[in-house]
Amino acid sequence: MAGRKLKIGITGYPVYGGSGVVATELGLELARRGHEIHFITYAMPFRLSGFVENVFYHEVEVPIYPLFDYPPYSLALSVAMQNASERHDLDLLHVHYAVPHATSAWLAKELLEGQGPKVVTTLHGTDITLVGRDPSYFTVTRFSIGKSDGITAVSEYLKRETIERFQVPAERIEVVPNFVDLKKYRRDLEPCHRSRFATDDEKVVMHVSNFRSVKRVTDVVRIFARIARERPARLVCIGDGPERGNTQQMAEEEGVADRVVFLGKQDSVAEILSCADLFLLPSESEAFGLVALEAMACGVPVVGSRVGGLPEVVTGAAGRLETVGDVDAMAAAGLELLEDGRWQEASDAARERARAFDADVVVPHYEAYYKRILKG
Ligand code: GMT
Repeated sequence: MAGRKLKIGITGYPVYGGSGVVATELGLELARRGHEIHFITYAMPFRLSGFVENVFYHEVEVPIYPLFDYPPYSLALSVAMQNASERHDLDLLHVHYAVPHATSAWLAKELLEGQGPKVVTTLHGTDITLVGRDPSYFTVTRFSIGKSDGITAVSEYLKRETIERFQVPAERIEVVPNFVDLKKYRRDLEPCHRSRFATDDEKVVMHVSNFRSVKRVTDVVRIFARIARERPARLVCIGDGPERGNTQQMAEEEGVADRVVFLGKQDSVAEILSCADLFLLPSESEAFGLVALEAMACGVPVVGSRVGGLPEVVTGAAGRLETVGDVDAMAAAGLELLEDGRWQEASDAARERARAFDADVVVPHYEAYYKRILKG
């Protein structure tokens, strides 16, 4: 946005997860564009390291007390937002993931008695499709989303879900897709780790997630096992979570345990993704599928489920989407994409498709939206 630089408070989950990645990368991109960014989170965002000009960090301290089985994080966050807003005269609070961040932001505004910043809430997925729908959270989530000055959703799919499930008027939701830095996520990254995972004649299949059941990581192994029966291949899994044990067991059951490596949580996903030949994302539900976009930016074709926002991201020759749970169809699609005569075209198409979501395209969309919200 040419003209006035903004002071923006950003809140998201600072640990691993797509919404946290988007919150952090957006803050860093905005800071690069000269805005003053204040991260208000309970821990240092995991992709934030080293000194970055225009970036400030406010840790939300959540005191524990013997009475609290559940320390009230949302209240401590509201007060941290109030303090940062007052001390730094913030123009905007941009919260990522509605539960409970939209509620904390609304309360912070109340504490500031109308003198506070405008609030923009970005909806990411399970805050609408799973957690926000839970009867324990539904009414407060709907209320808080409605009280936000601006609402964005990461896909058209998520916008539709929000309208349907939370009765938010369509005109109140702006779709701003997730983005990727094409300079950081690309094919020719050095050092290349490929030889660590596979020999020259083996294909490298990859999966990255938080290993929650919604990701269907056991399907990843089942798809891979079918691919590995037809051609030499290795599976590299990145991330960790509750389904990791079941996934390892599935690798044993499918007889491919010696061809699967679990790297656990990794900070430098780009350098690992850039040596993959195929990316698998067979999720049950996916509002956007940021990691599929990151893989595509690295020239890696994607095979996944035709669900949620994934069909908005993986289009044309960039990959193939099949019915959730149809591991045979996904394996067949993967084998086709890996064929020597086809792979390069798919890889080029994946990179080309990712260009539509380059940070330089999407971040100005957020800036323009902020401007509209601030004008009221
Ligand atoms: O529930 C999750 O999978 C985690 C969640 C998050 O907050 O990290 O992911 C959601 O947000 C991502 C970033 O916008 C999207 O790319 C994911 O598709 C979305 N996950 C789901 O909808 C399941």
